[in-house]
Amino acid sequence: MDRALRMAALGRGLTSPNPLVGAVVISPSGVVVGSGYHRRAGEPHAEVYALRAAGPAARGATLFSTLEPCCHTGSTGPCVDRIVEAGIARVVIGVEDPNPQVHGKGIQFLREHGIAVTVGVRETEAARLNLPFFIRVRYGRPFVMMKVALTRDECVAEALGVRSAITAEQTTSDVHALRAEFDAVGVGSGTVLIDDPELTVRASPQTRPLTRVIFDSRLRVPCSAAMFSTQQAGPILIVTTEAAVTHSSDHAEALESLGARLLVAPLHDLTSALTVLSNEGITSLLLEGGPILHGAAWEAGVVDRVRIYVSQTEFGRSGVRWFRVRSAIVESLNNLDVRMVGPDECTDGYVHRID
Ligand code: AOF
Ligand code: ZN
Repeated sequence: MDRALRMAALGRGLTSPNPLVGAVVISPSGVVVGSGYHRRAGEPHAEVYALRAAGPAARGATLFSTLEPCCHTGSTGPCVDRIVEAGIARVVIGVEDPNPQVHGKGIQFLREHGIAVTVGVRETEAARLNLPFFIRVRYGRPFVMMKVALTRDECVAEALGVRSAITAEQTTSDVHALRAEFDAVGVGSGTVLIDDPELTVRASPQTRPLTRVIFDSRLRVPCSAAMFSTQQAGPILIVTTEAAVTHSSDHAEALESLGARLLVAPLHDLTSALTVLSNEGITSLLLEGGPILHGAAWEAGVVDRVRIYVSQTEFGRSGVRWFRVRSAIVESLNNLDVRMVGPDECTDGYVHRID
C-alpha cells in the first residue's frame, strides 16, 4: 500500500477534479507484477494501468488500491469488472470512495464475485492524499486554504489602501510553489484594487493553468487590472452578484470582452459562492486575501487549512490588522507545522484533524 500511495502521488496537481489513485498488483509469492497511477481526469484509472502491466500474472494475485475501485461508468468503464475478469483473488483498499456513485458499492460488487476484500489499510494517508476530492464530494465545495503574510506586529498593510511589501523573496517563491498545488487562487476585489496582483505561478514549474478567482460583489475590478494581461496563465472568474451585473451591465460586458467569465452567486453567503466554483470543477482554492474575504470565509466555516507567514518588518500603529489576532487562529489549528522560510516564519495547520 505504501508503494501504491507513492504511485498515486505521482499524479499530484494533474488529476483534478478526479482523485489521486495508485494501484499495485502482487503475485501470491509476493512479487510486484504490475503498478500504475491515475494521470489525468478522463484517462484510465490506476487499477487499469496496474492490471494491464500485470497481464496474465494478475490471476490469483492481490490488487492494492489506495481508493475503493469504481463500479460506475463515468468517462471510463467500471474497474471492478476488469478486476473480476483479470482473476484477482484479493483486493486491499486504502479508503472507501466518498463518491455516491461508488461508495461501498465497489466493495460489495467485488465480494459478491468471490473476491476477498480488506478495507482501511493506510486509511489516514489514503484520505489525506485526496483531501480536496473528499471535501468537494462530501460538501459540494472546494478545499479552501487561507494564506496570509503578516508583519511581526500583525499587520497586513502599512495603511488602508496602500500596497505594502511584507515578506522576503524566499516567501514569494514558497507561495508560488503553493499556488501550483491548487486548482484556483482567490482574492477579494479590494486586493485587486490595492495590490493589483497577477496571481500567476512564476517561481515554480507550472504544469497546468491556474484559475484566478475574484470575489467582487459590486463589480469594482477595473479593466486595467494586471491580471487581464496574463490571460495565458489561466482563466479569470469574477464571482459577483445579480444586482451588480444589472447595475453595471456595461462594465460587466467590458470585463467579459477582456476574457473574464462572470459567475453570479449570493455573495453574502460565501458557501454558495464556493458551490458555484465547485460546479466549475474547482476542487481546491487558495484564498490569498484580503482580511475581509478571509474573515468571511473563517466565519462561514469553510476554511480547511491555514498558512501564516510572519516577517521581521513592523508597521506600527497606522498599520492595518488582519481580521483576528494570529494566536486566536493558530490555537484552533491541528497538525501544526512551523518552519523558517528565509527570514520569515511560516506556520501551517489544518482546521480539522487530518489523522
Ligand atoms: C479516477 N482515477 O484511478 C480512480 C477513480 O469519470 P471517471 O470514469 O474517470 O470516474 C471518476 C470517478 O471514479 C472518481 O470520482 C472516483 O470516484 C472513481 N475512481 N477515479 O479518476 C482513478 N480509481
Ligand atoms: Zn475505476
